[in-house]
This record gives sequence, structure tokens and C-alpha cells, in this order.
Amino acid sequence: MTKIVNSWNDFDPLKHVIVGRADHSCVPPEEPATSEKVPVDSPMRGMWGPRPLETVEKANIQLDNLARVLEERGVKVDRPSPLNWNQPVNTPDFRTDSMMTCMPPRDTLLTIGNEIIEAAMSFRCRYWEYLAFRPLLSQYFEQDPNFLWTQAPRPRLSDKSYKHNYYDEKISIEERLVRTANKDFVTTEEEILFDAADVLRLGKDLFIQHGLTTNRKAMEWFKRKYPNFRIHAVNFPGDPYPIHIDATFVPLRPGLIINNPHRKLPVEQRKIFEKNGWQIVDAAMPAHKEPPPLCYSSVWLSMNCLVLDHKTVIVEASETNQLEQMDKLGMNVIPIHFRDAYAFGGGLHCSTADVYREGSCEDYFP
Ligand code: DAV
Repeated sequence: MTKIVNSWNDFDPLKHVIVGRADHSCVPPEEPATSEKVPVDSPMRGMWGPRPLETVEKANIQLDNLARVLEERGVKVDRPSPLNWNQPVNTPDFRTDSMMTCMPPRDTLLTIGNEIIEAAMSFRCRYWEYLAFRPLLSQYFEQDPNFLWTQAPRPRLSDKSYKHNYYDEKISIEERLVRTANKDFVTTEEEILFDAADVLRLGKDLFIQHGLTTNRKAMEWFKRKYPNFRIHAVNFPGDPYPIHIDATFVPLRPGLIINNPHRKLPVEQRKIFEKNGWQIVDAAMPAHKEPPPLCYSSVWLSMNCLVLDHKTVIVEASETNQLEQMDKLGMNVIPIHFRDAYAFGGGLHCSTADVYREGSCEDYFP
């Protein structure tokens, strides 16, 4: 019997992974959920359409190189089948003029043990993104009799799912931080919404970031779906654009997490880690002052690393501070160049999705 899908965390030995592809990527037109994530001074504001071919090619070179480095280390790598993303999405509830990309897979697919969940994402332009992964999931289903293939309740993404006067370009960073602290985000509680990258898996515990891409109803869905798990809502008050937990709170091995020093886990929420002897250390400062052009993410992709096992981690090669910190924390570091892929949705962790890691469902926080 072949076991293809198994992964309970982000640090046990990685054996099989999906690496994204940048082909046909577009900058999507503005829509209620995306406006909030694009900084006001970004040249992406107001522009949309296919990304320049040269940037797509450069990103693909680095993605292919990541795949090669992983394969050299004995990790099986699968790649999605990109669609022509430059097509409108039309449903009974909304229309938007283009899709985005199938980068990063980490947002779309959530692996929990022998199950892969296609996430209920809040961006209208990402409505069909899971189709790029269907050939792979279908193959896993054929090969692995225990693979559980799940789609989270499909969101309708009608106007009721968003707060329409939420985005305001005059709003200052301070005001945004107040909103984050008050857990006031662009989505409503009309329906279940989450990006897979908001869910941090640590065996029996799922730590889920409440932010611009994941709402409370999603947490309730996870609670009911996994009655034997502990579901923790976490939030990081220092983040003006809280999207995804993987540039904020990143475990390296059992007992050790790096935390973005600008987005610290509140004292109350730290207790469960401290009580169980886990160490939370401030991540090193990013080496760059700005993200690359046409990038949605912040400079904190510096900490968006891909852990291969409890002693080995892939880190972006120009992130010298982060490389050095990893070394001090006792990790063997594999530096690879990856900044050309950042604009397509994120860093090394974002650009991958787990299929198989050794290990089983541990209870780290008894
Ligand atoms: O810091 O912009 C990026 C995370 C992407 N998965 C940030 C979060």
C-alpha cells in the first residue's frame, strides 16, 4: 500500500513537496479583499493584467532551481499545471476581470496528516486557483488509498463577504494597527473564509491567524472538523496588513519558533508555548529595506524559510542576517536565490506545499 500524503507540521523530514510555477501570472484588478493588501504607494495600485514576461521567466528559473535543490536532497517534487490566468471569473455572485496565478501553493492547499484541504480563499481572483493542483491531487487519490481529499465549503464571495468602506487610502499605518489590534478586518463573518497559509500546524494543535484572509467562522469550521485537535486563534497586533502566519511565526524544530519582532505574539497567547518549554526567539532583521517591485509581501519574507528537517533549512541567499541567525540556532543552512519569485506571492515556504513529511501527529502541548 502506498502512502503518498502525510504531513503534520513544518519541520519533520520533508520527502515530497509541491513547488509552484509562475507561468501566466497576472496582477489582478482591484477587488474588495485585495485592495487592503496593496500598500497605497505601490505601483501595483490601479494596474492589472499579465505580469511582464521577463519577470515570469526569472521567477520560474528560481522556482526550477528550488525544485532541483530539493531533488538533489532526495525530496520528490511535483509541479502544478498553470491555467491561462488572464481570464475573467464569473459566478452568480460576482465577476472579476482576471485571475492571479497558482503561486503560492501554500495559500491554496493545507495538508493535515493524510488529508489535503483546498482552502476557502477570500480573493475573487483566486477562485479557480485550486484547478492547477487538481491533476496532482487526482494522482495522489489514485495512488494512496488513505488520501483524504477535501474541499472546504466553497465561499460565494458575494458583496456580503466584505466590508465595503473598509479600504481607505488615506488611512495611516497607525490607524491600520488599531484595526489589527481590534481584530477589525476586511472580511465579514458571512461565510467561512481562510487561506491555508494562515494555519500553522503543530501536530494536534492548529494555530490559526485571524487577519485579512481568515475569519472567525473558519476557526469554527476547523473546530468542528477536527474535534480531537486544539484550535487556537492567534493574532499579531504589530502587523498593519495581517496576511498569513508564515512571515510572522515560524517553527524550526520541536521546541523552537522564530517570531517577527514587529509582530509579537501577545503575552497571553505565548503561555501555551512557554508552559511546554518551547522557546520563541525574535527573528533576525531582514537584509532588505524594500520588497522587490510588484510584490504583495513585506520584507519579512526573510523569515519565510523552508525547513527540511530538524537540523536543515533553506533560506533566501541574500538574507544574511537570517542566515547567520539560523546558524547560531544550530541549523544547517542551504542558501538559495529566490527574490525574483517574491512578487508572485511569497518566499520559500509560501512557494511550496507539503505532500509528505516523516513523523506522526504529536501532542506538543499536553
Ligand atoms: O509579511 O507580507 C507574507 C506572507 C506570505 N505568505 C508579509 C506576509
